[in-house]
Amino acid sequence: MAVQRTLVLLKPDAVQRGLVGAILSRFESKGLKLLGLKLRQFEPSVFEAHYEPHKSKPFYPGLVKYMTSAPVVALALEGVDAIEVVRNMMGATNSRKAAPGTIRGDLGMSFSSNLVHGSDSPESAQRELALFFGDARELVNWSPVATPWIYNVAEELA
Ligand code: IDP
Ligand code: MG
Repeated sequence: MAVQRTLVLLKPDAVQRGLVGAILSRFESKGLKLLGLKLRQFEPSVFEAHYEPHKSKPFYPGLVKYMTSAPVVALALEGVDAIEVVRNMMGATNSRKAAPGTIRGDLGMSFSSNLVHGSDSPESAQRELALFFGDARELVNWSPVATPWIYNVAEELA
């Protein structure tokens, strides 16, 4: 159990389909703390770096093209075990196979245009947060009044 930060991207299909509010609402309602939020149509170099671990895969060029085809919304979220919590909320990569109740399972039909990205490890989160929120001042440290109602503070945040 550890307080973690993670990078979430609401991909171009989420923005184009008007699902930004619906998806953001899930993370907010879950109890994840919003530290950063930006809407931008990023240049290819950002996604070339972001998806560098997939560089050798055949889908890499198409992936970079898709991610730059419209704006994305970048979120920095924080919470206990936030990386795994977000990954579980996203569902399987192929939206057609993603479980009902997950973002991809409830809102999507595509393998590649699958609405949302979430960091898959603490190392990825650190690398990806630096890419999309390079200036530390873009992440806001604040104290949600609901924290003691979201967590058992003595057990989970000590
Ligand atoms: P993830 O987003 O569930 O972590 P990854 O395997 O890290 O999935 O792949 C990154 C992204 O690349 C996926 O979300 C999807 O948009 C795209 N992608 C992954 N595999 C394929 C593929 O086989 N064909 C086309 N696009 C793919
Ligand atoms: Mg991934």
